[in-house]
Amino acid sequence: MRLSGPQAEAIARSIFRPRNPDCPWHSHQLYLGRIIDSQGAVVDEVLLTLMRAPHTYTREDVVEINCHSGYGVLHRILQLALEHGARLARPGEFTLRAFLSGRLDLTQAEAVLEVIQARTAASLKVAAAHLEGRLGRSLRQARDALLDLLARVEAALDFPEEAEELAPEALAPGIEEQVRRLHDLLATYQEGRLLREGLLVVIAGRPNVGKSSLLNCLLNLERAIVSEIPGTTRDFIEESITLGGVRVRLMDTAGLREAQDRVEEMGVERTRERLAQADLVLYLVDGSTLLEEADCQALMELAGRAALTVINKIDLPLRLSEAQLQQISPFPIAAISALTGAGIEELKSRIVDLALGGGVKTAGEIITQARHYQHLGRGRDCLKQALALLEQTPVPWELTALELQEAIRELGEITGEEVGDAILDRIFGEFCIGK
Ligand SMILES: Nc1nc2c(ncn2[C@@H]2O[C@H](COP(=O)(O)OP(=O)(O)OP(=O)(O)O)[C@@H](O)[C@H]2O)c(=O)[nH]1
Ligand SMILES: [Mg+2]
Repeated sequence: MRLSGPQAEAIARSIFRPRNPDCPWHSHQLYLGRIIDSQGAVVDEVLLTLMRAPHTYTREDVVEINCHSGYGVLHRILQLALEHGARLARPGEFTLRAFLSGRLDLTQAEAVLEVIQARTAASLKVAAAHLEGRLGRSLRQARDALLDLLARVEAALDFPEEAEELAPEALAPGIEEQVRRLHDLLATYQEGRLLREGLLVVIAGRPNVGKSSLLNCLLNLERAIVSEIPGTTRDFIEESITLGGVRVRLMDTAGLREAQDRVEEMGVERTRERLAQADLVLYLVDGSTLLEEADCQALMELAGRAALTVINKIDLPLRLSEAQLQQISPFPIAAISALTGAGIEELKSRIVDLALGGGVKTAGEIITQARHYQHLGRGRDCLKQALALLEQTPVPWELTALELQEAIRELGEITGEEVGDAILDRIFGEFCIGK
């Protein structure tokens, strides 16, 4: 349990009895003792850490109490702290305070949640880099450079005699440099989003081609029911695995066909919805049978999407060749047996290749948040607009200054220099209490 604020120490000292009666109460030390209620009854034996401002997470006085973890104990100690004047933190309030006191910029505060939510080593690595503040630093450099450029334009506006000397050619390269920087960051988002949210891979195909068998095979687990009866799977089934450092959400679906009853019809409907959301589709066909009209139809409907056509059951005598399939499949083709596991390892690496161009590059700045992507995109557009204005004669300096200001504001929203309360509420509302 942790307390932050000017009363933290007083509240802690009124409920904690140190084992050493001459407790020195030095900052940044750990003390053994007991939590005592108002009747003097012992609640628990605990370790208490006192950390006085400013070298703390929130830059306020902070006390942390390590008690025995259990709902009853925690609840009782919390209640005692509240009785002595503490109040419950709001979600993310500790990190919000760290941000408001200037210890973290907004990208770092957001990274706290990213670290907590990271599920793979690769996403943790990117989150940790954000927590270190690399992204924030890079954006502040861009913002500072733009502020310098803006200052020159504004000086020219204030002193028209100098404006004559302000050549658009002298400003454009500086702006172009920042456009490139924002552009490079924007280009990392697809990868960043996949790292953060995981990749949704949907397995689709006609009934009985082995979709559920493939899901089980990739999971190494008998997760979905497999049977020789077409139409076995009716609802979709989702499970996660890690491939190439990325979390992959695998989804098995109901076979695509004219539904035989109302429930199957609902299943097929759901399959179509999931297909629309997929980052990658694995369209499965049964190599031991001939292609059907339904396969051609489904492959045509998927055209333009990221997909792989997968021939299954290659352990059986084949009636369908890769060459035949190539004529109708707009996608690359893989061949596997979900029964024997043949071709599965290769399929895994092709999934990663297709979705990410082979593994994730966790070096360099990567953006992972939709919020950052939007502000960067708008900032880049303003800068491009400013460049277009510089081409005009005479140059509309006032408008150019406005575009620069707007771009600077967009960058400030990411790092938190210029951010409204509503946005802060939304960001920190996602945290849990106590973070
Ligand atoms: N020989 C062979 N049989 C397979 C293979 N993959 C699946 N099967 C068999 O094909 C049948 C159908 O497999 P499922 O995994 O249930 O197929 P499905 O596509 O999920 O079928 P629905 O849920 O009905 O759409 C089962 O009898 C499996 O044992 C394979 O690679 N080789
Ligand atoms: Mg199935």
